Amino acid sequence: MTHFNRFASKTPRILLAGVFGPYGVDDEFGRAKNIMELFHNQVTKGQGLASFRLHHRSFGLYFIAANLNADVTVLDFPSRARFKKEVKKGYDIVGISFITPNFKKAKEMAQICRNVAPDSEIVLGGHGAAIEGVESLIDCDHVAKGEGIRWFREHLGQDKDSPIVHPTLPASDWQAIYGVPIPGKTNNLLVPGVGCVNGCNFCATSHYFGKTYTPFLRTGKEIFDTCCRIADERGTDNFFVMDENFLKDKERALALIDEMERHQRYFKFYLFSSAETIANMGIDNLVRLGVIFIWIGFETKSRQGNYEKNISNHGQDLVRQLRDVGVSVLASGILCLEEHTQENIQEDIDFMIGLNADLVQFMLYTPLPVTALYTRLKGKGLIRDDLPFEDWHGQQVLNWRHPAFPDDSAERWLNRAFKMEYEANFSSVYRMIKTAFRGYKTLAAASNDNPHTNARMAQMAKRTQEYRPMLEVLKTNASPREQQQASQLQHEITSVLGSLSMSSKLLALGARTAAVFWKMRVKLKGDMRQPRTICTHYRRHKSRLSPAINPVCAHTEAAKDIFTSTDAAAYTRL
Ligand code: B12
Ligand code: SF4
Repeated sequence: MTHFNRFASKTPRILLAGVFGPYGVDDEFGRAKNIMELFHNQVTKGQGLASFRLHHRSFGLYFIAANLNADVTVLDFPSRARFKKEVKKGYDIVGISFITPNFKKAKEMAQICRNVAPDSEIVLGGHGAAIEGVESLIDCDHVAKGEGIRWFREHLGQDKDSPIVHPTLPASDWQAIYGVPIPGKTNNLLVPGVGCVNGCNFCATSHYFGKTYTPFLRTGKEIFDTCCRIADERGTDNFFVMDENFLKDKERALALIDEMERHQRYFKFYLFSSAETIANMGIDNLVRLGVIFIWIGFETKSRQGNYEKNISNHGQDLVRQLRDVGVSVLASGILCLEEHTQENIQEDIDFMIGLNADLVQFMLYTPLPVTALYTRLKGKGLIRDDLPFEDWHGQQVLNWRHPAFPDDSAERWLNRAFKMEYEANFSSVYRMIKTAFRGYKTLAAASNDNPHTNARMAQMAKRTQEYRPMLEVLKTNASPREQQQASQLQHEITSVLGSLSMSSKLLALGARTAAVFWKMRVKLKGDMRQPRTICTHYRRHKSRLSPAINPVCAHTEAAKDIFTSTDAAAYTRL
């Protein structure tokens, strides 16, 4: 790798950009089935108007920006024209972050850069950098594979090992259900580290970081101090933790609990963790940690023995125990595994439905570059090299030849799975309110003089009360069966926590009105909402001793709304 000592004597000017929009539309560069949303794309997509709608930024870019001694501009969700305009300013380096299905967009951006700013150096990074031979497929100067902060520091001739500072960021910029904004501030983002040591054969994140874990925050105390700073700056104690397997480092998690309890500052966390780490941590510790949501990869019933993380765990019991103490569970499952056939795949769909989780993700078995699965299937000649990367997103077609799932049969099973899960278990918002209330009742029944347990119990009561107005929306908009369930739950909550307060009644009325408008909007113009362009500037510290943690300025630019319907609209029960 070239060391950019030329930057030792001047402040490097760097542009870091995510791929351009519009997203989730069928065009030369992308697919309608691949929208720029997490839940609406692959989790609640079958739930129509009740689907969770959130926009997440390209977080990796902000981490790099906040940790370099450089003037860095982060341009997130640009249009092609906006990117071109920015590149024309003549940056020393233009970094492009992309994932495999956005290969074509990254290629186009590199081309734009070469055309309008030939002196700028082009660096490619993010998971798309794992594509075999990407260096020659896209006209660029460098491909940074793996963790990007260290790579960039080294590239600029800066100390790659200096501590990593965590920028203050919202975990999402727009969040709504039924068009009703989710109450309160959006969650804070927390990225304690990247990668996972488990190395499940299909897992892109684990393999991309060499089946190792790179911590950004090494100790429980570092996490606690970071949380305090971010929570104070943003005014909320809720954290969405973007770490593939946070509980894997049990010692760090226990130390975080100690810090919270010692300071009586009780943060709440949304986590991703595998079943074996949850079992190792223990349910009580999850309550003490303040976990209110956990994403677990159950993957499949038939192959549980093959994923070590799931060997000794009974999925249904684990989900029940977690929901009993107020932890909402997102269970993730894989369809069209190698051993799946048209005859046995339903068994796995039933398994996922039977877990009775709050949310369920279904994904097609998708071998992505650098994973063990990709290497093996490539060796067998099964990878579909004829399929453009735009289609490698796991929500429509298989990117490998599965003898049992030709043509569009994989998509039909996927759609069926989402639909069945929704019909059997109702909307996720209903389930999550139920879980919060269930957790409150469990902790109240076990109530003792422990101030920490009582603090968690109070949080669950508060959460139930905050989300309760949504039951009024369900009572008028959901299917007749769900309306009945929502009424019953409202009744139960009233008997324990009292009637809706006047302010909650007003909120419920506002929510119902917002839902009416959203319903009309979806009917007339479709349910797509494009993320706004966000431009953020990080300036080099005057002292030159430490990098900037937070930007000097960030602004949102209006994106042109593209009115189309996502796949989900097809399921909508208007
Ligand atoms: C947030 C997220 C999203 C957001 C994207 C927001 C955005 N603005 O792009 C949403 C929810 C919209 C999303 C959607 C999708 N995503 Co996504 N997503 C993630 C997730 C959960 C977190 C990413 C993150 O912020 N990590 C934390 C940061 C710090 O790490 P990082 O992004 O890896 O960045 C580091 C390095 O990669 C590197 N780096 C990153 N960019 C750059 C750029 C340069 C120039 C350099 C030098 C380095 C560099 O440095 C960073 C710091 O170390 C990851 C899984 C994961 N845990 O990482 C999947 C993941 C990135 N997504 C993935 C996929 C496939 C998708 C979807 C296709 C959906 C799907 N079917 O799964 C869609 C595509 C949507 C679209 N139209 O583009 C895959 C990518 C696999 C691959 N090989 O390409 C991942 C890895 C999940 C997985 N395990 O399969 N996603
Ligand atoms: S446990 Fe989860 S994050 Fe870790 S390798 Fe397996 S699928 Fe990936």
